[in-house]
Amino acid sequence: MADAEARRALKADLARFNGRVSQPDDPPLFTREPEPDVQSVHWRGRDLMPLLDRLGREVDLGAGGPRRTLRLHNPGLAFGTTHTFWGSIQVILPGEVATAHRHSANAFRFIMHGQGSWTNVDGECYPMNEGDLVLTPAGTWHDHVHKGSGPMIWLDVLDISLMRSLQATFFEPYSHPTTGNVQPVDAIPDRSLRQFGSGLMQPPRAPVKPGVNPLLAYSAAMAEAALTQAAGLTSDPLDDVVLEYRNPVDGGPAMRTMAMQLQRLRPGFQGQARRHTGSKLYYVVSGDGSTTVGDQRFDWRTGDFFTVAPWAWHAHSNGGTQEATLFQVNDTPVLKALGYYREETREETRPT
Ligand code: 1HN
Repeated sequence: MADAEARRALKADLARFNGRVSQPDDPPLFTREPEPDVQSVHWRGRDLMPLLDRLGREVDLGAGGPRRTLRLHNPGLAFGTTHTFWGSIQVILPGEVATAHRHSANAFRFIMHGQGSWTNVDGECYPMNEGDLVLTPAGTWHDHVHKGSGPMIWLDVLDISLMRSLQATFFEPYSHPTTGNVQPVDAIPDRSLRQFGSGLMQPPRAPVKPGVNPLLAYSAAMAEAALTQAAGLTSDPLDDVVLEYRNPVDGGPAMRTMAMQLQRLRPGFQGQARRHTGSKLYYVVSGDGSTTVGDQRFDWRTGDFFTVAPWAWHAHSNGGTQEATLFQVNDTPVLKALGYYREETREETRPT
C-alpha cells in the first residue's frame, strides 16, 4: 500500500514538472506487430460516380483553393485515406480554373476520365488525359485549367497526413501582376519532359536536386508501352506484370514520399499473399478481379478504389477472361528511407 501511495505521489510530482513514468508495455507504446487504425476499405465506382456527378453540379468552385473534390475517407481515421496520404477525386468542368497555390505536401494526379485539362507546374504545362500521371512535387506552384468540353475527373493524392504529423504544413496562394491567380506559361512549356522524358538519355548538364524527381509528367501512352514490354517477362508471383513510375535520374520512386505503380493482372492470375509496413491505395483502371485483404475480399471492377492497411495480408487474383489494370500509390519510400520497411510473403495464394 505504502508503495502504491509512494508511486502515486511520485507521479503527481513528476506531472507538476511535465514528467511521466514510462515503461515499454505502457499502452499505446509497443505492440508485437503493427496494430493500425487505418482500415482496408473498398469504394465502388458505381457508388462514387453519381456522387461525383452531383458534386460537379451542386458544389461551386469557391474561393480559398479553389478545388472541388470528394475525399476517400478512411473510417478508422479522423481524416485522410490512409495515415500518410489523402486521396481525393477532383471534378473540374469546362472553362473552370483551379487557381495556383503551393504547399509543402507532395501531390500528384492520375487522370480517371476526360480530356482537355492542363496542369501548370512552376510555369510548365502538362496535358491531363485519361491515364496520365502529373506530379506537383512539394513547394511547386500549380494550377489546373480545363479547356475541354466535358467534365474532367482525376485522382489527387497528397501526403497531407504525413506532413501534418510532422507538423510541417506550409501553404501559399499565388498572385502574379499580369496573369493574376494563374501562372504564366514558360517559353518551353514542357521542359522536364524534353529533358528527362525518354527515361534513357538526358542532357548531361541539366541541373538536378538530389532525391527530387525533375520529370513532372508520365503519359498514359508511355506507361502502356512499358507495360506491354514488361508483359514479355516472367510473371511476378505477387503482381503479375508490374512497373513502378521512377525518377529517371536516380532510379528512385517518382516522389520522395510516395511511390506509384501500374500493374496488369492477366486472366487466371492468382497472386501470392504478402504483407508489409506502409499503406496503399489502388485504383482500378480497367477490368475486374479480386483482392483478399485480411479476412475481407474485395471484388473490384473498373473505377473502384481500395486501401490496404499496414501489415495486412493481401493477395490479388483475376479469375475472369479479360486483363485487369491497377494503378497504385504507396508510402513505402518513407518507411524505406527511415528503416521501418518490412515485408513478408507466403507461398500460398490465399491469406489465412
Ligand atoms: C489540392 O491542393 C489539390 O492542387 C487537390 O489540385 C486536392 C486535397 C486536399 C488539399 C489540397 C490541387 C487537394 C488539395
